[in-house]
Amino acid sequence: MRILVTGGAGFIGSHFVRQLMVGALPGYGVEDDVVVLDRFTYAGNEANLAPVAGRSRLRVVRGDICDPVVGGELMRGTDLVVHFAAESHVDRSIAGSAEFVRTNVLGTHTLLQAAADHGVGKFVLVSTDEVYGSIAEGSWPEDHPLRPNSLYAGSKAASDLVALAFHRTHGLPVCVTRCSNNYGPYQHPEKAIPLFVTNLLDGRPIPLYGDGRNVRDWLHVDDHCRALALVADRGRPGEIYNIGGGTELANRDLVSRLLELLGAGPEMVERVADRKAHDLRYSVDCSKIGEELGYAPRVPFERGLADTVRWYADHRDWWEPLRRLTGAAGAETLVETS
Ligand code: NAD
Ligand code: TDX
Repeated sequence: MRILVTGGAGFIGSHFVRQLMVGALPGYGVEDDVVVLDRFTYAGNEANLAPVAGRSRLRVVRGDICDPVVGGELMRGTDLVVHFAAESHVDRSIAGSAEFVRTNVLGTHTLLQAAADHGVGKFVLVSTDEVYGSIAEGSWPEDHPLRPNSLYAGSKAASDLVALAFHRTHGLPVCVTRCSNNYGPYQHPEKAIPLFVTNLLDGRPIPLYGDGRNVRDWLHVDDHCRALALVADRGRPGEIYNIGGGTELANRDLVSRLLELLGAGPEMVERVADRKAHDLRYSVDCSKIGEELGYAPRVPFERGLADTVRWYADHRDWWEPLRRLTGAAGAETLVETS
């Protein structure tokens, strides 16, 4: 089997590839050939693939998903596409959204067209719970209306709809997944958990947006990648699957746990201006993937978070260059590098 992984040099995509290469994903074996297509934006990093670099079954192609020639060439002979490539950071989409529409909407459309033209066997689009908007109580089922608030979420919602229309119109076997907030090793230090942890490791305060009451459901990247493999292997074409982690936490409670893990006091939290259109709470109903594919999260949050903190403490060589390049000490210092 040949698997094309777009965005395979980013946080979640590289975890998926590393897991694939060691045969750790259900339904896939060490004999499968893996092709990574990645543009290596500020978020793509060769170091994320270093543990599996040089393997004969892995080919890494530096290219843009918006380029129909690249996508077309790579689709030939491909059985499965797992599409991670995206602009993924909400704060960047507030600062400027053109790249989000280009990559997330046009790029996804370009890939879908190439996949349909070449008769690809399965196309998994990795989307997000943010497409549903914000929910004060209860949880979203997959057929809940989409009410995205950020430009990032709007661009992801558009790509979901285009993908599902490719299934209906051209019969492309598409599955759309909508996961909650991922965490784990190799996550870029612009995102909340790695930003907070690396700031504390550097003796700098945590920039907490607004009153810190916003709630996120934390999903370990290992659980997410296992769920994606189940969807790729056995998900029904044309269907949407929510994927959650089962640990909802207000940001201020998350921050308290990080302060405790790193032995820091409350003076290391700095309240900063709130994010524009900051969603109050995300919560996905995961019963469908549980009942159909047997998915349930396995990594307990306490252990996952402690391991993640330890990984960042042990891997300064990985994150220090990223912070120097992007100034990832808070949203107000964002600098485009690609
Ligand atoms: P990331 O920002 O770490 O990685 C994105 C990757 O895509 C990078 O390697 C980047 O170089 C590549 N890329 C960007 N534009 C490209 C283009 N035009 N052509 C080719 N490659 C390009 O993102 P992530 O956190 O790993 O997220 C992966 C996917 O999961 C995204 O689609 C994101 O929307 C979705 N998602 C992420 C989370 C999360 O918590 N991180 C939650 C829900 C959904
Ligand atoms: O400096 C910060 N201070 C702060 O309080 C940052 C960067 C974040 N936050 C808050 C905002 C959110 O409520 O922490 C929470 C998490 O923020 P992010 O890590 O930026 O994640 P979020 O906006 O929830 O979006 C994430 O989950 C859904 C991913 O970045 C998306 O790619 C994914 O689709």
